[in-house]
Amino acid sequence: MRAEAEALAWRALDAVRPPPRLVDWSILSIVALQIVTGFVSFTLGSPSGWPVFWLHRILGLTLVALLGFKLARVRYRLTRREEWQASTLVSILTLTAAVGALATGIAWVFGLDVRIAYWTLLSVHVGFGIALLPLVVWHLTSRFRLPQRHDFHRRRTTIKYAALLLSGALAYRSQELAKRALDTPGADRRFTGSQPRAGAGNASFPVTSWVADDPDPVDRSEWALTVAGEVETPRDYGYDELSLDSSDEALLDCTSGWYTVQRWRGVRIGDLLDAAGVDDEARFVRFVSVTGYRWSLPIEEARDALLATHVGDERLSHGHGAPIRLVAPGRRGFQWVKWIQRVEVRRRDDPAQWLVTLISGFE
Ligand SMILES: Nc1nc2c(c(=O)[nH]1)N[C@H]1C(S)=C(S)[C@@H](COP(=O)(O)O)O[C@H]1N2
Ligand SMILES: [Mo]
Repeated sequence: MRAEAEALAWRALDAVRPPPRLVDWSILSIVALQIVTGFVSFTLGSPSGWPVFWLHRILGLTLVALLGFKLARVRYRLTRREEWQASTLVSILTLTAAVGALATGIAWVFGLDVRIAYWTLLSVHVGFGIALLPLVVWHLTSRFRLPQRHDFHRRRTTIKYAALLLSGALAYRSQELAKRALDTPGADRRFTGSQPRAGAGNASFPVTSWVADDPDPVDRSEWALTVAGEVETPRDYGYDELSLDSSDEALLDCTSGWYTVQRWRGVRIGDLLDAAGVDDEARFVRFVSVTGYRWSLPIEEARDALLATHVGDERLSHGHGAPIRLVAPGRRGFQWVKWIQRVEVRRRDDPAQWLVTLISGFE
């Protein structure tokens, strides 16, 4: 009886799984795609970016099935001691990172909001994902097999892939429905996956650094805001010289997985630019922190944005970027530069900012 059931299970598996080499190559391609879509998703702050998040989730669930196929095939290499080789360790590490990334990703989508040490589940998910890249490459160097001609050219294979992707999409859909039915906290996540932090003012949302920025508190009486670059009259403003009468409600969405809606008050950047007189060739505005951390916005977008000194009617706390920070609606949190001391009007964009935000906190 047991043998029959097992034979049946294997036959069912064969009916749905693609040829082994294709499974391996698919896993590799999906991991690569996940790393790309994962990174791109970090840059998306407006709802039109939703397809990237969907693709990431559906591919992730498809990967669960592909890993299952793969494990069914190679499990004896892990369970039988006499099969162990040096490369087995790499395989186990790769598997751990993959399972870790998938488990944390799925738990996050379900709305589980626990912290592991200091990190949100989403940050742990990103960590596993980043670890997976070198591991997969390393794993590949010991197990590299090119796909063969006979792996392709089969209608059945195409159908199997279509079925796989479809079941990934269906699994994602059912997960969303289950979540809504169970009313888990994740039910009101944004399209980015971020969970709400309610309330107003400094204490209602976390203080976050992108990587390592952690400056000493900035003394308002010694601080000045410099407006310079492609302008007619560069100028320094003391804190008391700024007219802090513009305000906006705006949503801050951090890539570590939370968002908050606050009323921010401060200086309209367009007013600063008008006072300085912008040259015709100016295209971007760069915001530079006391730590060197910086980000640029296209000039038209920057004009509408705020440099905020207040949040929810309180003066910004040091952690939230006092004396002044950028409020950039529709941009992810890491672009909302804190502790700003320079506003530079420029002709060009600033690709180096990507690197600078990663290393600015290190000496
Ligand atoms: N100078 C500087 N600005 C920064 C950061 C940073 O590390 N350094 N972190 C960014 C990130 S990742 C986010 S989500 C927001 C967080 O703002 P908060 O700490 O007020 O919540 O600030 C952004 N501005
Ligand atoms: Mo963030």
